[in-house]
Parts: sequence; C-alpha cells; structure tokens
Amino acid sequence: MKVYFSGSIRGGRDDKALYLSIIGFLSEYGQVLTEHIGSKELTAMGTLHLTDEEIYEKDMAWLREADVVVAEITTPSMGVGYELGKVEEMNKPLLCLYRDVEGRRVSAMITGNKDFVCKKYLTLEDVKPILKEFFGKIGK
Ligand code: 6IA
Repeated sequence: MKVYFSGSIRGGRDDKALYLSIIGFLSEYGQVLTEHIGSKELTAMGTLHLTDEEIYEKDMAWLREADVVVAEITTPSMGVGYELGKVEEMNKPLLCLYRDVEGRRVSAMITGNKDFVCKKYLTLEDVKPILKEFFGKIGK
C-alpha cells in the first residue's frame, strides 16, 4: 500500500520532528511516498534542487499514485490545504491529524468538512491507536 504523508514545508518547519515520527509509524502500514517531509535538512527555504514546477508535478503524481493520504495539519500550510482539496476530488481515504496549540485553530474549511476524518491528539503515543483504527476501517 502506498501512503502519501502531507505536512507543512514553507508554511513552517516547527513540527518536522513529529512528521518524522508519524512517517515511521506509517511505514508499518505501507510505503510512504513522501518521506522527505520529515527530513531535518529540509527547511522552509528549501534544500532540494528542484524547481517549484518540478515539485508540483512530482507531488501531484505521488498523490495520484497513493492509496491513502495522512496529513498533519497543526502548522497551517497552503500546500497541505491544496493537497487535501485534491485528495477529496480523488476520493481517496484521508486522515487529518492535529494538536491543540494555544492561539491557533485549524481552518474550519478542514474540520468543517464532514467527508474528512480529523483526529485531535496530544502526544505521539496517541497517534498509534488513531492510525490503527483508520487503517483497520479502510481494510488495509
Ligand atoms: O505550502 P507548503 O510548502 O507548506 O506545502 C507543503 C506540502 O506541499 C507538503 O505536503 C508537500 O507534499 C508539498 N510540498 C511543498 N513543497 C515541497 C517540496 N519542496 N518538496 C516536496 N514536497 C513539497 C522542496 C523544498 C522547497 C522548500 C524548495
């Protein structure tokens, strides 16, 4: 099974360590196409030698290839929001994970969409049973 993990890049890299851990959990369920999202070396200013057009084409191809999409949406990101809209059009199973952060709330365009499964968590340990339930439900 192919998993597309979506997380903020230019929106801010504060949660990159969390992304890396979640990608680790996801790799137990399948191949994570976007492992670089958790990379320490990848900063908001970028280190990959790709043009924006190449990044867009590559990510859209991976998104089409993916069987399932998991997003960490605590750090607001235009790119992640765009991907979520596309995933909805593609009718793929989607899970959005987020934490409560003081002074910040996830967009109502995401949590208000009844077709999106959005799960709030406190610690990384909470993520494991959320993933288990989600992948169990989609039969993977
Ligand atoms: O707007 P954002 O940059 O925060 O969007 C993040 C989302 O868009 C992620 O879920 C990625 O799938 C995708 N994305 C955005 N930028 C890149 C990227 N940049 N590489 C791969 N996926 C990306 C490379 C470094 C760049 C900062 C020059």
